[in-house]
Amino acid sequence: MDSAGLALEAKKIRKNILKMIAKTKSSHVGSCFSIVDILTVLYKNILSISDPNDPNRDIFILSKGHAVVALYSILLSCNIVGQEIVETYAQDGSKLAGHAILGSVPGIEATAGSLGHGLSLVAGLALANKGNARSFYCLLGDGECNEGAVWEAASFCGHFKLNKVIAIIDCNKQQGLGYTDDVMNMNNMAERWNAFGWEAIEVDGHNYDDLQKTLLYSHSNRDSLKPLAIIAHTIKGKGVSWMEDKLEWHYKSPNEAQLDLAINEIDAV
Ligand SMILES: Cc1ncc(C[n+]2csc(CCOP(=O)(O)OP(=O)(O)O)c2C)c(N)n1
Repeated sequence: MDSAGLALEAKKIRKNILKMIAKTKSSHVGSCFSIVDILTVLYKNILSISDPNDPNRDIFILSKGHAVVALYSILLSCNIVGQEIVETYAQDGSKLAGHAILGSVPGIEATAGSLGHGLSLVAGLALANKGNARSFYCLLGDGECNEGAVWEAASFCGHFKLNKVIAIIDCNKQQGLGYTDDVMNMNNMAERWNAFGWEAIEVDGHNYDDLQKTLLYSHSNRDSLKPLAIIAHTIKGKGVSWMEDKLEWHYKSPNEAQLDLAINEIDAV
């Protein structure tokens, strides 16, 4: 899919996220919006996941599981999950909870929500599949990287030369209640991953050409034995001007008027 197609898909996905979150008065619009462009390129152009039961499929784990509405929306856009299931999000008896649950629907590869665990899961899967062509992706938040377990997993991947592991770090500079710089800074992110034996690349997480080039590289037969860290510079709330870089949209849910305003803005771009 070319950049124009990706942009169109991303718009649909952002609108779907808004509707799901507004309807259920749930949270994490900002956390979802910062990863929409990454997920769109990854799922539309990179991952081999068309059959979620294929034992040789690529694996994607959303470690920042509070942004699962973005994952549900891309799975809908790829026809892996149906509209009728998405409609039930966050309602009694639904398969789709506010955080990711393994086995709830096809395409959810791990339970996540307690931050800091996705990379360990990916590391174990990659070790068990060493020598296979499969790729193992894990998307983490920059605030999530405050968790010590992330760095034990990073060390493990570096030590065991798990070069099919790709960590994408969504560096939107914010967490739930503050800026990462203030809570516990993660400065020099690329140097940190390099120090743990990884190859680190920085990318604009909203630029389709940049993302396409970097993610294609991540999926190629790299010469390097090192795992790959993609440091994606993003904006929390990206796509709706008055949500961008505003802490409140971590938890706030749009009311009806705000939903209309946000959708109109997305449609107008
Ligand atoms: C172990 C753990 N501690 C605290 C939380 C509460 N929590 C939910 S989202 C969040 C902020 C995470 O920030 P970041 O990883 O940067 O993700 P963002 O929403 O900014 O994209 C926190 C602290 C949690 N889910 N898990």
